[in-house]
Amino acid sequence: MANAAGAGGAQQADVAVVGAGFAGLYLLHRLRKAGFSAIGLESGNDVGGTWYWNRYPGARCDIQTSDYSYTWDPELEKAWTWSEKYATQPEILRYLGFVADRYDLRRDIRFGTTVSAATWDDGTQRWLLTTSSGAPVSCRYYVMASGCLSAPKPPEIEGFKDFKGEVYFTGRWPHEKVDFTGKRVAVIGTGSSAIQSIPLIAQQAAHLTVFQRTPNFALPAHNGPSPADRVEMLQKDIPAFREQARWSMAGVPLPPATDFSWQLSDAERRERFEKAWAAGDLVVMLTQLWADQAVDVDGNTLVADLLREKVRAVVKDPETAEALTPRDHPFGSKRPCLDTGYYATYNRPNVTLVNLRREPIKSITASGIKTDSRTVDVDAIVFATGFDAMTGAITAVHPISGRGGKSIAEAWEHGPQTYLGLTVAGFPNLFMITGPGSPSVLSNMMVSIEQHVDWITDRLVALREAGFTTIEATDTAQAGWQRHNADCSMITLHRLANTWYTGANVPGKPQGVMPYTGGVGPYRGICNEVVERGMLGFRLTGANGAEQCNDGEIVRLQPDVRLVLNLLASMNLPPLESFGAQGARDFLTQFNATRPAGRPVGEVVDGTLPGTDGPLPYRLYRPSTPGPHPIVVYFHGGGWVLGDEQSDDPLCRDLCRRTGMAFVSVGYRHAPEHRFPTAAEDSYAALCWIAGHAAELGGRPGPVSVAGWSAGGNMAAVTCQMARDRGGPQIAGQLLICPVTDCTFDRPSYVDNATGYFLTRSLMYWFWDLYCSPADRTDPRVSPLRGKLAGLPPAMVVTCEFDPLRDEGVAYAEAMAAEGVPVEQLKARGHFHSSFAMVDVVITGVGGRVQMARALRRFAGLPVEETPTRQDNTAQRPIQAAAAGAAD
Ligand code: NA7
Repeated sequence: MANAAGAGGAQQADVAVVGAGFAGLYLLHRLRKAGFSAIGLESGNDVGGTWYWNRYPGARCDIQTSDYSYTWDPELEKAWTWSEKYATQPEILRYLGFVADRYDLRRDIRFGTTVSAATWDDGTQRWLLTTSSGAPVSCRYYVMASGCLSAPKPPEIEGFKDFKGEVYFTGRWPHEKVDFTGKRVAVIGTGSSAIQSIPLIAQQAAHLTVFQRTPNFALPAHNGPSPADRVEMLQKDIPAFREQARWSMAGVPLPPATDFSWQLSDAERRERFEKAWAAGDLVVMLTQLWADQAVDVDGNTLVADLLREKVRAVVKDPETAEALTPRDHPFGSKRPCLDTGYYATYNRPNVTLVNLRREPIKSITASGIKTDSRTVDVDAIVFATGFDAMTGAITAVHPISGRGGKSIAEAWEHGPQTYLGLTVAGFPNLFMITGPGSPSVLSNMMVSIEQHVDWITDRLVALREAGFTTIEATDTAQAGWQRHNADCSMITLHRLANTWYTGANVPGKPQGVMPYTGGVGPYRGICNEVVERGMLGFRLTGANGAEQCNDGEIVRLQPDVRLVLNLLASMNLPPLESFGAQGARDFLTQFNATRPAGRPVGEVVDGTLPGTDGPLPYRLYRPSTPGPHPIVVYFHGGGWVLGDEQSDDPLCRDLCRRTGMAFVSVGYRHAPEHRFPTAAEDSYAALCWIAGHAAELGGRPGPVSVAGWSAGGNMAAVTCQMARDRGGPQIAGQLLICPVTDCTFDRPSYVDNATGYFLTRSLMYWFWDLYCSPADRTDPRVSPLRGKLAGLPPAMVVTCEFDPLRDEGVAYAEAMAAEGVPVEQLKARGHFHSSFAMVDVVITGVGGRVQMARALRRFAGLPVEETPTRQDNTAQRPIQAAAAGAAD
């Protein structure tokens, strides 16, 4: 319990907590148990937070209540049973009241009290809070448990004050019963609050007019008792169920879908969709259909089209149905809604939809709402216009002044900046629960709240034990976190919609995806890692000048690269080289069998071509567009030892689709059976044959381009030199992806990335040993960097930050440029050696592959802007921004 007024008249506490909703209540409980004195400050007159204020008709949670509950006390779980799959607001409020009573939390909360200012005092190393009632509060730590959607957006519509009728805000609904019987009612907005309340208001009102700016995707909740399968899962093993939720992507224990849309027939996709529709569960529809639904515009459009059909099936008037059909954003990029009878409501004779895209609101008048083309007189207006989300409750509610008097509103002038969504540099001892930069609103809030509360409380205990009294994020850590957030947001489609996730709903608010899109489980892992790495990115200080600062960025890898590497690490595989050559080949075949099948191309033809010592296999990928197509001769990776003409299949398909060019992947012979210079000579022979038989292969006669990844990049570079020196064929350009270019192993990337990034230094040593004896290694047919570089065809050289081969790739690019070869470089930040080959796994590689496709088209003299797939057309612009960002 906090002490009564101290020396300066302020109430003293170890911790002050703003907000007595789900977050604040649990935090007070944990702090108390950990022996801290804590005070809760709550502007409402009782506990509940969001559920205290949002009392509008139809208000319910839209994550299943079995998941939308506290999980920190097994006894509490036993003591409360929810009556429905999606509980109503009154039931959820009763639950919170029950929890407050059970753990006697109200005694530490000052209700009806708003904080009017919070100021950090560097001298005392405490926060001073002034409050609307009662004594000010002096606290060591200040925690904003103030919610993500708690600062309602003020009405921006002109004339609002002139209206003489009743006015309601869904986010500040009166405690007294509101009766619309016999009244003409307007609802402005069609977000979750409106979609939940409209069917009930329509049942009461004489007439309801809905003013819609943007139609939203909504699914039927199919509410009722908790579904039997969920009950069974819970009863079987509650702790396992909860733990699975904690490590899941959205905070609900559902494993991600693994099939890709293009692997399923129309009928199979429809079957999955109808099953999800019948489930009445947002998370199911958002995650369980196919693996590309949330990360790829094409995969998403397939879901969105099926959802759009459902609107037309219910709403009888075609014009109203069309107006209600969302077409301007991918499904899930804006918060979708769960409804009960929403669309059918528009079939009622007493309901009218006004499409504000056609006739925007001009003003509110004394008697109603005036649009460009009509005036609708009403007795009551319901504003369901949403919130200043994520940041509003932190910046807009009261000034928070940190170190040097800088306010958080100033610090966030260009958008929220946080470390982990928990802390802000310059604001010592300030924490946020589910702040911007944490999964928060893109997750089951219960799981995210509990994780934050636990993390903060555990840290405060650890600080106390170590004798530290302040904790503050460093600028480096915060900047790194911003970058990581931006990287994550390039994976999902949230960036493609104007929503409250991006700040677009509030005029003048800086734009950018605010919640962390990298998933609840990965985020939890990162928070844990911060601790394991000695509070990485935090400065801790204590009495007598004690200080600890382990500065740095917690995630430097691209988020999906991090997941891949973590998965590989968890498999604890023996080093590849320990399998022997054949064992490693078998392993690679097995490994490749588990990767996503590449996307369809026009045609795939397997054949053989004459090599120097007999036939060599090839695989030809033709685009679906009419030919003849310019040809790219492709060389696979595998350290001259592994792989074959099919082993880079997803990459060949991807580049074939993006370029609209034919790819011929060559099966050159491998070491140790065939040592240097077999691979180089085979590759050159294949190049000559393909260039000479372009028409036969359905390709465009004339110069061909070459491309290759890893050792294949080495082949591509080498064959360009051989073609120049041996009289052809003519090569239009070379795409070298993470190429081997030199036999020296002492460049920094060989040292920095020696282990931990799949391609290890020792594996490279092994490859070199099997392929090439030391005496041959400086031959340009294996170390092209040692060759003559003038007169080579234009090149694009791609290197990855966390790749032992990075620096030799850069060296080759620079050396060619120095000899007058036109060279484009892509230095891919946060990527590893396999990033670009892991198509549809490392999604952040898309931007790089778009750039590579452009280079290949440019080499072939094709218009660079033309993009053959719809996915590119729709998603390309923002993804290219990522590519630019991902390059040094
Ligand atoms: P939302 O989802 O932000 O919805 C607000 C709605 O109000 C949305 O349809 C807005 O249209 C509309 N709106 C906002 N301002 C205006 C103006 N000035 N004129 C016309 N229409 C306007 O808030 P909710 O309360 O429904 O839901 C918030 C979250 O709570 C929800 O997502 C769940 O997480 C729980 P717009 O789409 O901006 O064009």
